[in-house]
Amino acid sequence: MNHPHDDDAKTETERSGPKILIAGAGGAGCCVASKISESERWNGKTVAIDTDGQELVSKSADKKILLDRTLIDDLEAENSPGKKSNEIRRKTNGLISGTDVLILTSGLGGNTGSKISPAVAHLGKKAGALVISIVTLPFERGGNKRKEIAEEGQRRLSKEADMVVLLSAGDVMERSSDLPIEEALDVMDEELASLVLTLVSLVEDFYQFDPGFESVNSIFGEMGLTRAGRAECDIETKGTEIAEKIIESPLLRTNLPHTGGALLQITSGSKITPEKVEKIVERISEEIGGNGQVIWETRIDKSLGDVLRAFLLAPDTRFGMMDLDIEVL
Ligand SMILES: Nc1nc2c(ncn2[C@@H]2O[C@H](COP(=O)(O)OP(=O)(O)OP(=O)(O)O)[C@@H](O)[C@H]2O)c(=O)[nH]1
Ligand SMILES: [Mg+2]
Repeated sequence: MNHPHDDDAKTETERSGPKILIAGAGGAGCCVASKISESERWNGKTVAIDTDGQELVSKSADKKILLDRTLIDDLEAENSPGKKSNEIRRKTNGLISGTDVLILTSGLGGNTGSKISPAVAHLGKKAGALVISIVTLPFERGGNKRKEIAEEGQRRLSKEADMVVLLSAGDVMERSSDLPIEEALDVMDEELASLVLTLVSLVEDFYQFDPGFESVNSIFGEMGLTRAGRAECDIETKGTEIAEKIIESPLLRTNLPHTGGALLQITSGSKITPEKVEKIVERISEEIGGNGQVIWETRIDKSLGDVLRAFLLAPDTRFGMMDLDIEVL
């Protein structure tokens, strides 16, 4: 099933989409939520949740929620985040209710983001929202403790959220690895904010295609643990070459044949030919193999000029996080 879809003729007001809430939990999550809140690409609501008041003060968000650190120990002691998440619900003051899609971001490995995110995802599900979490795995030489916390966080998150987009922090930083750490982290926050907003645009586009929300729920609700890939090239690049770039994206961290299908978004400054789209989809489908399906859409963003950007989401049916070569020493 393909969903070819150009939205260049639509104005912002015509694009009345689902009610999306973007929440960041923990230091990294709040940095990303803050970048999104300041971005011209986003005019919806953001929430920043942390246990560190000083960190929170410097962030931009429509709502900032400061939680007591003891809550984290309580959440950890509980097998299900159900009971203690009531306290978070009280503090979010009904913000989550009425949300169609909750997008939750955090850096796994720290205490706050890894332990609060599953509880927030739980609240989102209880409120009837589609819950998509986009998280990074730790990159620093912080010992096995961070890895353990990240693994447990990912395990709990996978139970609560409909879809968990798993990225390696090191891979997100690939473009800024030569910069001083503060600058590199800032670039990483920008990159993550951009990935989250790309994900949002994908959800919105599928919603436009089917405002009844059923296909959005059925597509995104069944993704589970998901890898993301991306490619950027000149619009004149051949379709097969674009596909190769996507397949080789360091963000993917897995071979496409092991995925159960893919969602593909192609954004370009001007219209690309159906033949080119066909070539890209054909090559990716070939890589996925017989059972996989590539659901795709195209969009125009005139600010891109001669640039073409591709974004791929692929459910990871084979690998768990344990199989990833995470750089934690
Ligand atoms: N995007 C981004 N990720 C970061 C940053 N600093 C660290 N990280 C990553 O995010 C993970 C979690 O770090 P934090 O978000 O600071 O931790 P936290 O959730 O606030 O947890 P505690 O501070 O331990 O309570 C780290 O292990 C890193 O992999 C940052 O400035 N931006
Ligand atoms: Mg922190």
